[in-house]
Amino acid sequence: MAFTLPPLPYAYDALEPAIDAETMTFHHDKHHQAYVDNLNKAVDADASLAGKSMEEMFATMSKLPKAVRNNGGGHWNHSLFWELMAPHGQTGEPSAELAAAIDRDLGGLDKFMADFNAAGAGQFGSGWAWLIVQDGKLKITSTPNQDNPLMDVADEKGAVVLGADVWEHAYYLKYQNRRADYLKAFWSVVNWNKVNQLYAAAI
Ligand code: MN3
Repeated sequence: MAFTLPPLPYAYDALEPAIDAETMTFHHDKHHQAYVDNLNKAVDADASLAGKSMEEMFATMSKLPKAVRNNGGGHWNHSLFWELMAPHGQTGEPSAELAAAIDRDLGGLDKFMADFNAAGAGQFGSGWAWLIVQDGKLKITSTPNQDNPLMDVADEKGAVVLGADVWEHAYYLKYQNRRADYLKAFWSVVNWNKVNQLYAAAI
């Protein structure tokens, strides 16, 4: 069963002004589609991968072809990323449980947001900033390329609660080299309803 591009769960311009419609169109229709197409090619070329879920492949990623790592990560990360954002008025807010965990593990919401942005801004080249649950606690981390914290190759492993794409293709049309400005704007569209759901499932 081939992997497919999930439809964007809102209109291309729904996240403006934080993320512009042109960026969303290229990012979803071209970049994510390419990860899906190349993942299917890589999986088709290796009979041992037939029928495996992305999560199963992530657990043994160090032994799999690089094309599966790059494009499988690309597909999974982006599928989640679209859901981690929502139009204004539909973003919700951190649940009491999540807010308490952020206070306990990350020094409060303001410090969490600043540290998450620093992780994203400090990721050299392309990659992702993440909020994960590791051993029952929240932790901020980042990964290069299309790696993610579910992969056996990740330095910090855990269940993903939030992620931000810091590849230039995620922001360059609007923000050019200003990755920090993009990350600052990202918070205005974070879908806390989804983040709350992932946190509840992770603990
Ligand atoms: Mn991307």
